[in-house]
Amino acid sequence: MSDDRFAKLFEGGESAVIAEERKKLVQAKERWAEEQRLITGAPDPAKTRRLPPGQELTGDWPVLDLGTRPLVPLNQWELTVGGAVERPIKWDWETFLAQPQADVTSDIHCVTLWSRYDNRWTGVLARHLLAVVSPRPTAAHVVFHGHDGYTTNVRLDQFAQEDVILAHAWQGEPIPRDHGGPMRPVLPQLYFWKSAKWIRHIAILEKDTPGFWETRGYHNNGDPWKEERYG
Ligand SMILES: Nc1nc2c(c(=O)[nH]1)N[C@H]1C(S)=C(S)[C@@H](COP(=O)(O)O)O[C@H]1N2
Ligand SMILES: [Mo]
Repeated sequence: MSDDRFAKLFEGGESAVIAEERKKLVQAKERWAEEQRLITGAPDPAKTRRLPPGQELTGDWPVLDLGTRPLVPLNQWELTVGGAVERPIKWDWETFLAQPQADVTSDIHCVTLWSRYDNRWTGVLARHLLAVVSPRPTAAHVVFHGHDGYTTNVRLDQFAQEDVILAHAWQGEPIPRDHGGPMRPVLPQLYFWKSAKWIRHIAILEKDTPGFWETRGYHNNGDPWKEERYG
């Protein structure tokens, strides 16, 4: 997506100053990706260590996004899932909470080199959602759409991992707005940019459709164990 088209998604919502700041941030990250600055370790696809190559452990939880943090009131919250599925859905908050609830404890690995262990997420498993919507046999890809215009893509088999959860709580408390509350999918086996915040729509697709960072130099797959940061 061109910068102009991306800027349009925010029209009316913010000042030119913030838009300009975001543009600079995006350009800096694009340059960073080009330079492959953060490639630091050897791949460890066998996961012999808990900490993926090049990562550093942190106890905090940094906030990273495009600078717009949408406020989504629960009574206006809505999740749609559509595309190559037999039964598209539109869930309001009550319907979402009425689905079977699960807890998943997993590690966060961010492409900007930090990892955070033992995050307990509560919500609806991706596997349950997929059972509800029933992807068609031709479905192979997924794109998450955030309220801030952010998108990110994964393969359907990556979304269908047993540790993938549509989370509304972290460590037993509602996910803070800065971190994507009221709901974000968490895909712990991929770098954290794949775990989109404030999502409103999940598109199940036949064709791969690279998202915001994936079209700006980030790796299409994003496996921390293979150090798929950029490329
Ligand atoms: N909607 C949305 N989701 C997003 C982003 C974003 O800009 N918008 N940034 C991604 C990136 S690059 C990262 S590293 C993580 C950061 O999540 P955190 O702020 O909770 O640490 O969110 C990802 N999800
Ligand atoms: Mo990121």
